[in-house]
Amino acid sequence: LAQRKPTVVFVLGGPGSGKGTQCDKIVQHFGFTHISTGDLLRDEIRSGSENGTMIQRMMKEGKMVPPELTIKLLQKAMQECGNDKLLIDGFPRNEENRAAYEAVIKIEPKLVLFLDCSEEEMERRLLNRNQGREDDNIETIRKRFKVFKESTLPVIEYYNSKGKVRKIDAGKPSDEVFEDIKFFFTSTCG
Ligand code: UP5
Ligand code: MG
Repeated sequence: LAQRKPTVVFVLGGPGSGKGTQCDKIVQHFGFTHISTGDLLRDEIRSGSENGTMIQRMMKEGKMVPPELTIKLLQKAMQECGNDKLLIDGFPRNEENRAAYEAVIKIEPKLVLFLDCSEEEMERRLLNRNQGREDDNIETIRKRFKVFKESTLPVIEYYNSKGKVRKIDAGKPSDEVFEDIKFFFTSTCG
């Protein structure tokens, strides 16, 4: 995988900041492949694998799934995808996951997009989403916000100190958010 030297972009931001929504647009415009670790974990639950029940329990509580598992699913998805432009959505969201990524996958991200949005707005979006996600209830949403602040913001800070973070105001309508993203992509990954 590392020999292919793919361009890797991490997309981070709180729950409901619009990571999935903006990744879809980046895929259409810039030919990236979208890999969401949350989606990979939900697929794992649906497949009825032996880890499925544990993953389901963790997600329902807004807790982080053990990094070994997430890294394995991510590595497989990155290997199987034939594309050399990869958008990784919702990962790494804590230091443990970042360390596992650096040890196992070892491909430095070119860019880290940080979708910055107020909790008030993210809460409104998640409660309106209505797609039957077991973690879209107010109790779990609050836990997800807490994990984001305590565990993910330090990861974003780490990449910021390496000059990789592009912070986007994600509280705007999604087409306007994408205009800002386009600006960074055209100059870096266009
Ligand atoms: N919407 C989007 N953009 C909008 C805009 N600009 N204006 C108005 N509305 C907007 O968007 C959410 C909703 O908002 C949608 O209805 C959308 O139409 C609307 P979406 O694009 O889905 O936001 P996103 O940031 O992707 O929100 P998501 O809920 O997916 O974020 P999470 O980070 O919480 O979810 P994820 O699936 O990544 O992770 C879920 C759980 O999996 C975690 O809590 C954790 O338990 C586990 N997990 C791990 O353990 N490890 C991992 O590496 C990843 C996940
Ligand atoms: Mg998502």
